[in-house]
Amino acid sequence: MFKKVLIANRGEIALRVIRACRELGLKTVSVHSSADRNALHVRFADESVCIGPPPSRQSYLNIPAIISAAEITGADSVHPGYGFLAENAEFAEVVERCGLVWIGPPPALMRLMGDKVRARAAMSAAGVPILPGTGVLETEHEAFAAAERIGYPLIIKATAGGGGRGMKIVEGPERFAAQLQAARSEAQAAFSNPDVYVERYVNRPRHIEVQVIGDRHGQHAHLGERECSIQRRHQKLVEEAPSVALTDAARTKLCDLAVKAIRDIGYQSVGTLEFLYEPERGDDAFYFMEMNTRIQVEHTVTEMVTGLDLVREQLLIAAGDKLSFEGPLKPRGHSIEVRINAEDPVTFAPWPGKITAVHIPGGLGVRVDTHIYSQYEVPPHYDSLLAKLIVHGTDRPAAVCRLRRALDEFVIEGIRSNVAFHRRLVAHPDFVAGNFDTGFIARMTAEQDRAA
Ligand code: MV4
Repeated sequence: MFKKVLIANRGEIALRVIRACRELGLKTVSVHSSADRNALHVRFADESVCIGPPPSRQSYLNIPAIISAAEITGADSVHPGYGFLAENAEFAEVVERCGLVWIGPPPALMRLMGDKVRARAAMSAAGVPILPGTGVLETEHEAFAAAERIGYPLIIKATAGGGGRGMKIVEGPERFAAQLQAARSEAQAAFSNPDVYVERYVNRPRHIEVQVIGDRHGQHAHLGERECSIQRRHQKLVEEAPSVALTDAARTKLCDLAVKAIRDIGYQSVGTLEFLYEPERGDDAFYFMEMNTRIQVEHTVTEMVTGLDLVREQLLIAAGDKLSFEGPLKPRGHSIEVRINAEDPVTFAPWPGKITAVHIPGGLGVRVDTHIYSQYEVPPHYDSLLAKLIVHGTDRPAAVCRLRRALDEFVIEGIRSNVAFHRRLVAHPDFVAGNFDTGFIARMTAEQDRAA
């Protein structure tokens, strides 16, 4: 077993990983930019190394600086958290080449899933449904031939994209050629790779994802699904487990497919298969979208309903242990997470600055994963996530009541946050009824704009 873990991240996820390490008796090394000198991940870790100035490029994305920090401190393993370098196959390879343990999946599988066209092909070969679509488009002629076969609307996606970046919806043939050109140059600018492909476009789908896990001994399992349809501009705001949209039969089918898929590719570590769900086409109209090869922000709701510590599992798998459980886990009750961001509750503009006072909610069935404290200064250089409020209840109505209660207790003063936005959201009749899709926030904010 490795003994000293370097955590290549910041914020709440760095704390989350440090906590799991401490419970396993592992030493921890954190890294920080000069903007994060007073951050909790610096104080919680056994030691910390400053790896550069505030901009991420020069600190949390600075591979040589992070590897040097591991060498200086004698760390023998690296946990990347989420975001930053978590899905960077090159970083994972460098870590392994330096003789450190990479706490994540094999780099080759990270590379496979980072290429959305190859990922689609691999999943399709494993029997997972995908939307009708193409490989990398070589010519305009090929694109129009595909449109003929698939029909409009279509969506253009970047092969190197993901998470919603660089997509274009094509309503008809009139603008298709121009949109292809624009998508190619945007993909080149954003990902240094101009390759694009198209798929049939699904209007207002639900986003449902399956948490999967595999060890280094060929054992694979799923840990149920998460409902993540409540998003704004591809940023998830609310996640829950289980999804109200699935019948038991559909859930079993989807989760079993996910396990078969990761067994086929030989996946190791925790991961997530993201699906688009189109309920109008029936119970089993789900299509593979992307696979995330990291621990995700919303892993917590899965932990609340399964009782499993996913970061502990990740660490133990990397150390060569077998999965800590056998057979499918039976989820218990219902869990909902809301992301508390430092942003204007109306315009959603980021709102860094000094927090003058905080009150964190508590009580039965309430969990808050956060790095904030009273007098903490939220730096302007990183994402605006301040805290994750996670509740658990015996069923969804109980979880919703508990969430409302906990949101009422949450106090963050000195900066703007979206706590008030979440209070409105969880009071919305369609949220309470579980009646929503990926267009929910857009419709809700339009409703409010009309009322104002
Ligand atoms: C789609 C789609 C509709 N049809 N693909 C957004 C994130 C990225 N992973 C893929 N995304 C989408 N892909 C097809 N063929 C709609 C979206 C999409 C979306 C997906 C999940 C959650 C929120 C979303 C918001 C807008 C668009």
